[in-house]
Formats: sequence, structure tokens, C-alpha cells
Amino acid sequence: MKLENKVAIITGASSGIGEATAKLLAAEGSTVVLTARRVDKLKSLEAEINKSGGKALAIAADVTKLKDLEKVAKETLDAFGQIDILVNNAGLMPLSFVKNLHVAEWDQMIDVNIKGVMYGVAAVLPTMMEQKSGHIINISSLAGRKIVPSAAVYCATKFAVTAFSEGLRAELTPEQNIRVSVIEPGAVATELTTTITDGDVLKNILPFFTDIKPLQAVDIAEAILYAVTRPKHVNVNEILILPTAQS
Ligand code: NJP
Repeated sequence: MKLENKVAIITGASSGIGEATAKLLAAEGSTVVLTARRVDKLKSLEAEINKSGGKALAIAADVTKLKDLEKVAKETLDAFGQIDILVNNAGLMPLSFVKNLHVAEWDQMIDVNIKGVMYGVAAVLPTMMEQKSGHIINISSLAGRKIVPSAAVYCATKFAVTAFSEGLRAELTPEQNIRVSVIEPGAVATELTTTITDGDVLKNILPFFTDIKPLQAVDIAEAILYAVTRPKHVNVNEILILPTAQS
């Protein structure tokens, strides 16, 4: 087992990439702290992992609230005494054309995709600095490198995640022995597109997501596992991973 005696907090663990990552890290021996808003989903994942011999603890949290994430960090420390890995994965993608002014959705993406990631870091950093070790995985996107119509705000949030991650790495990795990796998926078959409400996107753009064979959530979980199981002197800065059929 590659992650024995490790403790990982995973945000957005109630579905998709977060759920798959929780299962994979637990199967490699890590204790996994599962967090998201949908408690029923978290509880059933907690039960599934514990039943199959892993160790999981579900704690409800909204990543737009710093206090919630501080509570997750505190309860993790109280229960397990350490925080080795944070997978900052919670995110939303209600794509829309700027001209359609879905301003409330812009706010939501900024709050979850950018501030949620920063709050996750703020919640675990004091512990990781005291430990003089830790690994922060931030989930960005191909959209953090490539900008397309209907994704202006989503891309802006993912560019921010990628920039913040590089800033974190430059500050923390050499000095504090806290590794930072950014994972940039292309299209992955998850619930992510269910938040789209813009009719123009649903009609014209969404089919793109179904026309190609997308990645599965476990494909991204495996990239995360790769990053967190490198030898201590190796920091995997970035992994961009796309479906073979995606241009
Ligand atoms: O999507 P989905 P993915 N507080 O919808 C949680 C990025 N990505 O796994 O709170 C706390 O299955 C939500 O939980 P709940 C993407 O940008 C994906 O694909 O219970 N949690 C759920 O667990 C995102 O950063 C693709 O509703 C909140 C999770 O977020 C990450 O991958 C491509 C929350 C979303 O799970 C995981 O997304 C790409 C809140 N306020 C990047 N709001 C892709 N799928 O194609 C939401 O490039 N969550």
C-alpha cells in the first residue's frame, strides 16, 4: 500500500472526481476525510470505504465558508492527528455566454472554484507548516490554459487556480516542504455539466461533451495518486490529462 499512515482531506467527495479519488487513496491505505454539502452521498461513500477495509470520515462543509473548512481541518486533526494531503477538488461549471448575464452563476463559480480552493489551503496550512510536510493538490482544468466561448468565467476561475497553485508552490515547496500539484483535466464524465442553465450552451455546446469518449473520474484519480506517491524529492507541478479524442 502506497499511502499507509497518510491522512487526506478531499473536497467535493460526494461525486465524480472527488469520489473516485477518495476510493483510490483509501484503497492505497490512506485515511480519507470526505467533504461536500450532500451529506447523504458522503455518508454512503464513508460506509462503502469503511466496509471494504478502508478508513473514511465524512464531514459536511460548504467550501465557500472558511469556517466550514477550518472545522474539517480541526475535526481531522482531533480524529487522526495529522493532515498529509489536501485534494482541493470541489468545483462548478455553469457555462454561459457573457452576453446572457448569468451574473449569479459567475459569483458562484468565483466563490467555489477560486475562494473555495484558497480557503482549503488556509484551513490546512498551519498544520502542514507545523508538520513541515504536506501535499496540496488543486484541481484546475484544460480551461486553465485554453479559453473558449461560453467558458469565459469558468476559464477565468481555472486560470486563477493554476496561478494560485504556482504561487503556492514557489512559496511553500522549497521552504516548507509542502508540495503543490495542479491537475488539469479535459472532459470527464461526471455531474459537472448538470449546473448549466444557459439555453444557448445546452443547445449548441453541450453535445461536444457527449460526442467524444470522455475520461472517467478514476482516470483523474490515478493522476492524483501518481502525484502523491512520488519520492519526497519530487514535486509534480502540473498534470494535463485529456481524452484521446479531445482536440
Ligand atoms: O464534478 P461533480 P467533477 N461546497 O459535479 C462539490 C474539475 N474539472 O467531479 O456539495 C462544497 O461530479 C460537489 O458536492 P456537493 C471541476 O471544475 C472537471 O467533474 O455535495 N462542495 C461535488 O462533490 C471541479 O473542480 C472536469 O454538491 C461543493 C463536486 O463539488 C473538479 O474537477 C473537467 C460545493 C463536483 O463534482 C470536480 O468536478 C475539468 C460547495 N459550495 C475540470 N459546490 C469534467 N468533469 O469534465 C460544489 O477540466 N461542490
